[in-house]
Amino acid sequence: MRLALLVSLAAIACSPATLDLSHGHGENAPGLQTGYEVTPASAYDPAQTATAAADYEARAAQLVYLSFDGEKIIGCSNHCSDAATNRSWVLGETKSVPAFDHTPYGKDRAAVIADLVARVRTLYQAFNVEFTTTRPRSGAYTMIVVGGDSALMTSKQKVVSSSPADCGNKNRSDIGFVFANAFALGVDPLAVNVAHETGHTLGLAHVDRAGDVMYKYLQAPATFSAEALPVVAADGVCPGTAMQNALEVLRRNVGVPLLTSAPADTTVVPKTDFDPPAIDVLSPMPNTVFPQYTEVSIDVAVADQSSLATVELVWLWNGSRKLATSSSGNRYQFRLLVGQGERQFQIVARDAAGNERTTPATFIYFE
Ligand SMILES: [Ca+2]
Ligand SMILES: [Ca+2]
Ligand SMILES: [Zn+2]
Repeated sequence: MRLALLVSLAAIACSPATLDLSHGHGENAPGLQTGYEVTPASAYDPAQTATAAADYEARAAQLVYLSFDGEKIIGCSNHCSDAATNRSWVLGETKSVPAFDHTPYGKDRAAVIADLVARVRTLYQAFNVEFTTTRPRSGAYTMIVVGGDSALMTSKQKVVSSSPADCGNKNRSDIGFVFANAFALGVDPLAVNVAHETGHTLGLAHVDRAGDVMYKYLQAPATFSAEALPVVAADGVCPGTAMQNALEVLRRNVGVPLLTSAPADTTVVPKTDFDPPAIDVLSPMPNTVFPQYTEVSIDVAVADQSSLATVELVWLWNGSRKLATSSSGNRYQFRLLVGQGERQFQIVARDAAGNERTTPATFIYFE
């Protein structure tokens, strides 16, 4: 069943008052014959399969391909949604979505698209989601098809966009649609709409809060609110979800946020510095046992007589290197989601003169 809601665009000053647009809203995901899986807000998906568990920390960014040049979408059933093969149930039968008409947004197509993509990236900058305008050659990716109008929908309902609502982001290869040729409200609302539909494919429902990307009405500007907001139950939500904190949901559904670090200190370093930084792992203590599927915080103090260039965490489980999630003075904090079993990490710090120190491995356990 597809749920759609009619909404007004009264809050967008430049829109004709007669426009009656909505976000179409599918529900459920392919392969979920028994319905939604309930994901308690307090847990990191404890019901995931062993395969998914192995993927838990290694998980690469959720890739989102923004398609602007038109797509032939092959209709299929059972809530199919697969970007790699262009198969989707959202439009009903097989249909061709025309290319994005950029002309209402600006003369220079490349510039319009670049502006749009930059705005979408900004909205997702705190999350482990990457946007590309080139179709990936392999691997899982979500596709958001930008173009066409709501006549493509079987219902012929006037909607601005429509996507599967994928609770838990169980499907990393969804297809969402933004019918950008039907409305030309400016690049910013279009960016919010693309971000909104991407949000549905990542497991977000509508919220009843103006200014939020997942607000039930299309409005701009908008951001993802960092607080629990009431969801719009009538539009379809993941079971058991009365409130939705987009930051928590996206962190859970797309993995560890993109980690950032304080910019490297570019102070000129006297050539007299031949000593690597001193590193003190403050917590956790070696051999600490944590619950499985939890978020761990690794806190270190790093000092150097000149200046530091980089401080990194090496997660030996998969060999990944991560920059600090946050830092303050000489303290660095790394936060990451961890699955199950024994883990080891090292801290690598390099000063501006290129001297590097690596700590011995610290063992911790998740069981
Ligand atoms: Ca998905
Ligand atoms: Ca030094
Ligand atoms: Zn929506």
